[in-house]
Amino acid sequence: MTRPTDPRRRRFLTRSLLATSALLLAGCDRLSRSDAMGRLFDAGEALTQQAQRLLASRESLAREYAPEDIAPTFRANGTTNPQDAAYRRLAANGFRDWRLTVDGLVERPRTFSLDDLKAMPARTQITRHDCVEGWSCIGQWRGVVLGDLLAQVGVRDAARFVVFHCADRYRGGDRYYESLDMREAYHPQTLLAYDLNGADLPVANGAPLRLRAERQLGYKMAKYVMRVELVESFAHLGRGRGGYWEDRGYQWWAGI
Ligand SMILES: Nc1nc2c(c(=O)[nH]1)N[C@H]1C(S)=C(S)[C@@H](COP(=O)(O)O)O[C@H]1N2
Ligand SMILES: [Mo]
Repeated sequence: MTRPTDPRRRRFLTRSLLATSALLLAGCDRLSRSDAMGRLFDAGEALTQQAQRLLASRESLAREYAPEDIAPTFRANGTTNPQDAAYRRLAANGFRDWRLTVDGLVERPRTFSLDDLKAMPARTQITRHDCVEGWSCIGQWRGVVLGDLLAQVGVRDAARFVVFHCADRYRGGDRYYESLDMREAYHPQTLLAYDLNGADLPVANGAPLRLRAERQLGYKMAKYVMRVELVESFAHLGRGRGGYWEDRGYQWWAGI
């Protein structure tokens, strides 16, 4: 007799759950083509999202800290003041004209203003940022859960990675970009953050929007995010390794 606590049984259950949510996804896809089934589609989508959350939350969470652990100033690294003309115009106007584009392998590509993002449910978390250069810093981030944003645009089955296109060219060279796989993208602590330590995200730390993927090293956490693109492969981007630093020899998988 296999007891429910047996790891093999747990693995089997996880696989069954995954298969069920895949079936739900496939089913919803078909239902969405009929208007009469619209409401059922919405319910199915919410259910699928919940199933994904359930699965994701079984995975490890990055440690969260107490308010007294927050560093007085959050250190800035890499680009700290993008020189690109378009970005400077947006910054000069307090990012009122800034829009985030979400496109690629999605059902409903669209743009979001900062107010659109702030109107969505927010998550706040106090976490430690670890840079490969050998420093760490604890800060409080607030933003929209990336999984919620993805649910709004509807991710197509073919999507395997989420790419973050940034406004800056590192030291005036190539444009900064990063990517996550879908599992990391749907992790409950993966945010697009617009607030650091209770105030608007400063320009030095990626205003108006930056990625927080708390189980990853600092270079994955794209600042100055302008566009989120769902892709099947990142071979056509940059030098094909999935990120600015990956193109220069860093590991694509930067899990801590
Ligand atoms: N767009 C962009 N994102 C970026 C970088 C950058 O130069 N440009 N540097 C990365 C690195 S190496 C680190 S450690 C963190 C630094 O974030 P911080 O400035 O908030 O400390 O941002 C990451 N994201
Ligand atoms: Mo870094």
